Amino acid sequence: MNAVSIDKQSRKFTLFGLKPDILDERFWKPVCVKKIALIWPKGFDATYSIPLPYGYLKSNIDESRYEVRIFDNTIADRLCSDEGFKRDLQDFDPDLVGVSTWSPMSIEAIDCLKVAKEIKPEAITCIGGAHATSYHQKIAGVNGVDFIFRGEADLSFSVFLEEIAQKEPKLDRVSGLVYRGEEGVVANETEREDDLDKIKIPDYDAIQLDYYVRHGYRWNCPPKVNAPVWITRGCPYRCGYCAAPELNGKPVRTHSISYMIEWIKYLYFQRGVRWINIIDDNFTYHKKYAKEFCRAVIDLKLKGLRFGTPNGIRLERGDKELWGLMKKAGWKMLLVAPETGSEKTIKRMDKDLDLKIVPRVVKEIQEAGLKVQGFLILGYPGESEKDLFDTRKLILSCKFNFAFMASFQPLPGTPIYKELVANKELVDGVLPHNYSDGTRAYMPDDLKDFNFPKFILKTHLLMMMNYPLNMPYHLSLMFTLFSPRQVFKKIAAIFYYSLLPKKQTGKTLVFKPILDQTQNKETDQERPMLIYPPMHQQVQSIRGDH
Ligand code: B12
Ligand code: SF4
Repeated sequence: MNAVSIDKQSRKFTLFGLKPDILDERFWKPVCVKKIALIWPKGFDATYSIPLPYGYLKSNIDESRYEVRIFDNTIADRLCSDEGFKRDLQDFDPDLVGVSTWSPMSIEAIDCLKVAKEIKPEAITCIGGAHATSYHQKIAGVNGVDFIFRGEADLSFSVFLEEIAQKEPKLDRVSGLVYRGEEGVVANETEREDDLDKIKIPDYDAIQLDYYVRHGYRWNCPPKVNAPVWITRGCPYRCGYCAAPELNGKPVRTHSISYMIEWIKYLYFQRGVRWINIIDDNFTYHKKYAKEFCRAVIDLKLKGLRFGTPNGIRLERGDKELWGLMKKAGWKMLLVAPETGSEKTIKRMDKDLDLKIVPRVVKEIQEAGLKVQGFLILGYPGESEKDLFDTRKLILSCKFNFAFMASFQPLPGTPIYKELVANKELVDGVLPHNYSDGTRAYMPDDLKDFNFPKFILKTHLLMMMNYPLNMPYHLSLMFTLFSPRQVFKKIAAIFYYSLLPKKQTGKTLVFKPILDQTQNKETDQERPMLIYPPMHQQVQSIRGDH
């Protein structure tokens, strides 16, 4: 018997995951959750990503009331169709099943919830994370998913658990919750906590940080014991390709310095951490705060502690004093993100960055004794070869110590994604297939025959010739970033695809949601369509649908 339904008279909400026939006959029954299963779907890259959201969810609920178990299918390397996984989930017998997802693994994430419903139909299911947040309209209505969480849920998850235990739940109390109300889909406002110190630090044991580190988890740091921390949340900018402001809001909120110092001491003394990656979108946004943080860290005098800001910082959010303090506090390198050298593209990106300042600020940071790496996007909508050569020109004129040149990925829910869909340049539902294998789901018309791998390879070679003293750093960084096996594979791939660009094939996932459940006739319609031709041809075949 399904425990969750609605009262016909006071039809306030119902569950997306229920089929309509069941829906009409049942009455809401409070769900007293005791056991919570959090599934980390297969598809994340374990050398980059860790189930940090679950660390936060677990430490911020009343652990004496709930038993939380994390099913890490990325580590276990198993899909939700795996019999072992099903058995484990069945043995645990959860009352609530949650899943977190980015776009490439979102179909598998939803499948995890379907499997959970098959095993235990009365279990409540919910989904959160970057993809669920920016694409909630399309997920609402998919079989298997009862609730969607948009944005931060550290504190709202507890409120949700309390509410669903009530006879008359007040779901409007749950910030960011998406559910089906009387008149359709309700998406609650995302009210974010201003006082970040109310949020407890993530439970690093629950997410098996030590295991991850032993198996290669690190980002742009030597293989030291490392840990991610999240100090500031939010970003006031509006870059068209980015989903961050929707996830964490526009105002930049900060933890108090004293909170951060306790957190750092815990990681250093109790967990032996020697490299801290600050995963913020915009750590130096409040320059004064960033300086205070560095000064407090310097005062701690923790020998051998290093810091990284792997998502990069905005070039205009810093000055000589800050670069000097960061160097002293333990930074070795700063990542900056101009993303393009083309004036046309920077405008198209709504990046709100004056490209003219880039070489000067890079020099300033290098003069403070820090290496500088750059993030660049290649193949942004509207780009032609000229724009890519402008990007190369910028890379060379700045003398970056390293440059990451990534293919443009249209991320569902972002402004540029919506624009491409509206212009019929992209089919709504196209997902990035994989963030690590160089495949892409979109290509501007003018670049369909452009040899990207060759461009990247040549730019790296030119960088080394242009700045010979930096060559050892440039080459050795590959081994900092990746294991020797990965380095070999990447170099082989880039040479191979430079010579045979048409071989660079990949799959594109197309998510076909069904919004109205009455139309859901137990079909496979919402399952992914896999398309196999080379990426630059895919755009053609997809367009053919329109
Ligand atoms: C840190 C980070 C990274 C780190 C990863 C480190 C790690 N986490 O271990 C690094 C630097 C490696 C990285 C790399 C990349 N990243 Co990144 N990254 C981020 C960033 C800034 C924060 C993510 C994070 O961990 N936050 C902290 C956790 C705790 O927050 P959270 O996951 O959002 O979880 C909270 C809520 O969402 C919610 N929640 C989440 N799950 C669930 C589940 C349930 C059941 C519930 C109830 C609630 C809930 O509650 C949590 C607590 O509040 C986000 C932007 C952002 N502001 O979110 C981009 C972001 C996730 N990255 C993104 C991308 C695209 C990338 C790259 C492809 C960039 C590139 N071109 O190379 C690579 C991919 C690497 C790879 N091959 O996998 C995109 C993903 C978009 C998408 N829809 O998939 C984002 C959103 C940024 C963007 N451009 O829009 N990234
Ligand atoms: S790319 Fe960076 S600056 Fe731009 S909106 Fe995203 S987080 Fe903010």
